[in-house]
Amino acid sequence: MLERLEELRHEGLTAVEASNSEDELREIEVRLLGRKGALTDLLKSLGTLPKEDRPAAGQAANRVKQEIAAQIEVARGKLHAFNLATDLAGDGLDATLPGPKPPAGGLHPLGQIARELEDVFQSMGFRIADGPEVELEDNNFDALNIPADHPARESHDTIWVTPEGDGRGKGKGVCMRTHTSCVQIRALREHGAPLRVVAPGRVFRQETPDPTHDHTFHQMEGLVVDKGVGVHHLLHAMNTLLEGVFGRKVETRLRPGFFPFVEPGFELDARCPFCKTGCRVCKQSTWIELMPGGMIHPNVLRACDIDPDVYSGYAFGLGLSRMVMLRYGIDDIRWLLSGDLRFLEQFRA
Ligand code: FA5
Repeated sequence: MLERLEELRHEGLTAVEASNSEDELREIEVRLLGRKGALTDLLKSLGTLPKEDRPAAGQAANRVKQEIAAQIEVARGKLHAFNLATDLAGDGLDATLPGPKPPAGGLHPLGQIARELEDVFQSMGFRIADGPEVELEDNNFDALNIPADHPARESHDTIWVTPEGDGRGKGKGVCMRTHTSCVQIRALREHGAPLRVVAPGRVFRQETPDPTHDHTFHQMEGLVVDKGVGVHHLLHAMNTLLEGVFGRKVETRLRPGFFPFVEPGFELDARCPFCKTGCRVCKQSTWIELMPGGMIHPNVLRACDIDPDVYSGYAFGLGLSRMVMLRYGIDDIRWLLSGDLRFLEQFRA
């Protein structure tokens, strides 16, 4: 029995040593160690030995079985390492090649224009201001001299966060800001006069979207408060802004406009770039409303503890989304926040 065991051990270890493939190793495994293998058969025949010889023979057979199994595993490991090294060195795979590039993001066209304008205004001494998108009624309406019964406060214009009857109309409501003009109040209350700020940001209105209106869109507020500020300063700022974005003179017109927080108030319109005689974008008027502005109403200054007999100021509220439309010839504002990559990829800087 022990002789046969030694024969099988020798046969097994020699075969493993000489093997070159996984298939050969598998074959040795089955032939010697498998359910019907030679070593298994030998173990089964232990019962034919005299009782006192059985334990020693059983232990010896198990040792041989384990030794061959361990050598097969070692040979498998070597084979695997060899195959991998061959693959890496072969023609099929160059491990030094860079992996696939993760797709790179880019700035949204709204972000691009906002940054350009921030640069233009920062170079003129303006600071960049910011405010929350969920805003207090006081900042969005009251402090801006907007009367308690003004239709803009109605829920068909404003998206309210506080429920009806919960302080709304008494200056204690909370809403999604409807314009960036509320940043005027925050900035003036925080920094006082004199002050120059621009504040780009996202605003929200109850609006049925159409080619030039969205319920969520972007504006950029501008504000200057100082001694002796006049309408001519406002007009200069508006023209600088337009030239900064378009790099050329754009045909514009100025007309009177009413906003409770400015007096006098203006509307600056830009000539529609999509038509000569009227189209659906300009609603057949050949003009697109772009940027209202005016001289800050004394009540707004007072609400921010600034003496209107000492200081005056101007403010404007650029429709940033419409500016992007005009600059790139986009004939529907709804593309801007569509998240459609086919659209966005055209604006990679
Ligand atoms: C205002 O929001 C004022 N806060 C602007 C202002 C600031 C006036 C400072 C005076 C002084 P208005 O609602 O007109 O005004 O909006 C300003 C600009 O935002 C418009 O000229 C237009 O370009 C853009 N705009 C208005 N509504 C929408 C909309 N639904 N979708 C896209 N752009 C819009």
